[in-house]
Amino acid sequence: MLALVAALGAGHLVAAFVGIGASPYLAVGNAAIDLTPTWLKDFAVSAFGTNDKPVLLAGMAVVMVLLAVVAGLLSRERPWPGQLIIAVFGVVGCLAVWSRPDLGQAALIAPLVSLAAGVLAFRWLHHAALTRGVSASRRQFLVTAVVAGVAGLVGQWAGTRKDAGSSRAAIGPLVPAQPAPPVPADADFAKLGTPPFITPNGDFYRIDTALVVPQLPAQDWSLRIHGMVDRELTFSYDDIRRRPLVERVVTLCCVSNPVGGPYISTSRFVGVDLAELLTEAGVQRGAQQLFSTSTDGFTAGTPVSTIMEPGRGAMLAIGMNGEPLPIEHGFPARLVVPGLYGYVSATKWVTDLELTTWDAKQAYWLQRGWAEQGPIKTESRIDAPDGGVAAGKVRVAGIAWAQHTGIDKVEVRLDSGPWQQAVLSAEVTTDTWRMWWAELDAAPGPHSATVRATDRSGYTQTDRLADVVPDGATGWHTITFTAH
Ligand SMILES: Nc1nc2c(c(=O)[nH]1)N[C@H]1C(S)=C(S)[C@@H](COP(=O)(O)O)O[C@H]1N2
Ligand SMILES: [Mo]
Repeated sequence: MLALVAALGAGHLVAAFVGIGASPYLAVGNAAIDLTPTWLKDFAVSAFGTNDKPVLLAGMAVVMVLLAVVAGLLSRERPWPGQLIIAVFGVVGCLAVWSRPDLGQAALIAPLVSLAAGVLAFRWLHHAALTRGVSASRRQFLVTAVVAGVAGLVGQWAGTRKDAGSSRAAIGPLVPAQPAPPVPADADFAKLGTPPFITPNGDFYRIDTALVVPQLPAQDWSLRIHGMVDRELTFSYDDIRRRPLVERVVTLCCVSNPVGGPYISTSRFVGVDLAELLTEAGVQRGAQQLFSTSTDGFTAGTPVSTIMEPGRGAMLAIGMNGEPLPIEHGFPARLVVPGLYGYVSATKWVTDLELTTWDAKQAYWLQRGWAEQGPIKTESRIDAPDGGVAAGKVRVAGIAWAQHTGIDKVEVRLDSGPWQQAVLSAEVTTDTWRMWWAELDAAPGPHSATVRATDRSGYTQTDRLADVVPDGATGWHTITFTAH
């Protein structure tokens, strides 16, 4: 176990200098995320929500400790079983680092040092324990534990010290030349239990594959537009920032959001019009997808026809709610395309835009069994009541969304009673959620309430339950409560 700790500590320390993602522990975690089959990812999200990453790291630690203990027990007489297992760990670490799209060859030094440290520590400790007995070699054990622990901590400190926080703090206010109209006071029913219309940045849902949030200072960022274009363009942060900025209020939502789920939020995004940038580059005939890549190797494929639609409002965003993008939401820049799920459109930490065909390239989630096209499905959710209520007139409230189409009607029913029309909040844009409330007459006892929305195309939400894979959940949200 101590040899394992020594290996991980040494690797983490070296990774601080070649990119913390080269730390064998983190690289194996990242590789596990990339290799996770869709059903398992789905299970992890439904079981652990956005805590899936700490759960993964803890799970890895438990598995490694168990293997290390077994290796130790097998090595009571001879050192080779332990050395073999450490070597296997080392090879797995090297493969994981090697497979990372965002790490160069030099990053392999971290898992190699890790491997060497693990083998050496194991031999040293094993020799001491065999020749002098376990209790007499206590000093060696202690030295290894302390040195490995300090190496790991120093690596953690040095490797995460270079962060984008100071660059972000130096950006200053992002003032849109075209501000979005103010949100009217009756755009939400927060007093009745709905979320506030604009989600505070700290509460905005977060979904991504990044085990360590990418730290990309604005001065080191650039965006390249290439592929099927007339002229290749590269923009610096200042190039983007100096353009007339637009502000658009958009409700973003994740394809992994189950019926009634939390992965939906609304923000005032500030940035530049994406269709304008692409027009400057000159989109060539035959370009079907905008293949966007982030600094950590995530990719998304967005239909060019959607981005170029007049009035779609697709953006390269650099700000949220008057601030530069929070680092975990994509600082310095990300894409936002109203009406499309994030996995096909909302690339955070975006650095590369390639115009290409669907056949030429497959984006991250497409390779893992999710749909090529990801328009957001019309859905609704009940937020209140949450638990027990007084019998009589019971207020129910929630949200409904049909981005880029608009919500026209929300209906609620008590148990299997008749549908009752809900009161809708003011519509801010068709790209944002709409809040609703209604009053149901509930006698004392247990009840259920169900909601369904109708969008402006005339479509009423189907009650057919569909899983989130491959292109988003469907079904009516039902809650249960007791009236006293
Ligand atoms: N670089 C990167 N961008 C990404 C992702 C990712 O894993 N990596 N996930 C996408 C998904 S699935 C969604 S739903 C949105 C979520 O954006 P948010 O975290 O700002 O809410 O980001 C998208 N952009
Ligand atoms: Mo997502």
